[in-house]
Amino acid sequence: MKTLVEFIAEKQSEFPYATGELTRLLNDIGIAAKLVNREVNKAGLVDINGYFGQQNIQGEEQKKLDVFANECFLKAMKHGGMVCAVASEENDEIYTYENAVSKSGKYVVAMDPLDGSSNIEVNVPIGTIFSIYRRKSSSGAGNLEDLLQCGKDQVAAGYIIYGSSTMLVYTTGHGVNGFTLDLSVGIFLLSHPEMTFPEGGNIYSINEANYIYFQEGVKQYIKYCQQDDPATNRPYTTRYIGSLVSDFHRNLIRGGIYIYPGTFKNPHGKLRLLYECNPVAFLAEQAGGKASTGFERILDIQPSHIHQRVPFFVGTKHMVEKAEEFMREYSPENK
Ligand code: AMP
Ligand code: P6P
Repeated sequence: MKTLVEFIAEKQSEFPYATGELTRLLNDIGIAAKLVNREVNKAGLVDINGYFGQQNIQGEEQKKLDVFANECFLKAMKHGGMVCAVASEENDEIYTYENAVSKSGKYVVAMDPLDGSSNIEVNVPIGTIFSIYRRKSSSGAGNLEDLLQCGKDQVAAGYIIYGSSTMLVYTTGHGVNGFTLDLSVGIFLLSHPEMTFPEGGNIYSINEANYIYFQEGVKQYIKYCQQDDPATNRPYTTRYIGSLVSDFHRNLIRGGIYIYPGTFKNPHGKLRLLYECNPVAFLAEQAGGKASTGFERILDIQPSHIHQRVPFFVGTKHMVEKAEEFMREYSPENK
């Protein structure tokens, strides 16, 4: 089986003018993933589960593993000097490197270092999500404009899922490939080449505890999923892990839709555009799927701030399109 390092090098050779900086960055992310994986796997054994006592901008308790993962990826990306700025869920403001070599780095990264971390102590799979752009500024420390780019301009995006096995799944705009970590030798191996959503799809993932706060279009789509119609493979099955990377990964392999919609309480939903929705949307489209707010393509949205939230519908194309039909039909503007 091809290793991640071999695969990345092979892809670079398709770009004769490439300097190797993206290759180095992707490999450094792979190294950080292995270090985080080691700590995640022993989370139950050492006092790494405990709350760190600080809160991130989301007002969520930062668990030690969140902080460790954030520091791990920040250090790994400093190491190679290809990154001049980072937007992280764990940092209120953008993070810029002080070392000279990073100031000339040509990439910026948006990341959620440990998404779903509330699941750590209950042993539910969690994940890292990353998104890579070319900087827009010419030199010096990266700035906000470098990070507030439309998702359609991503150079690469991916996630690591720390589950029953640890996988790194990523795209650079030429398909989606998945690599499984062989713990016996500490190497990511190409286990899932050219990942695409399967034709069908009958899984819907949404936190129905919020049902009374959902817009009518979401409620009607949920009812559609629950109707008995064997011709369209309904009723669907509901699966909701509470960890975006895990729900998306399962839906990518089995077919399905993940929805975190806006509600009357939180019209923009919960998920962050820069480091959750954009990277997952890039992967979804590269795998033949679709990602929208229920109305607008995620990758077309011009971000306004680094922790901006947007409603998120992502997964099998025909399932997202059906949900969008209900959103349009029952939209207040349609009355
Ligand atoms: P670089 O000069 O190494 O930063 O690469 C320049 C551009 O070539 C990147 O922004 C990508 O669009 C493409 N490229 C370089 N290396 C790779 C790779 N390993 N995989 C996919 N695309 C690559
Ligand atoms: P809720 C984790 O906090 C996360 O950002 C996603 O990974 C997950 O899908 C969602 O929030 C879960 O949110 O409100 O359903 O618990």
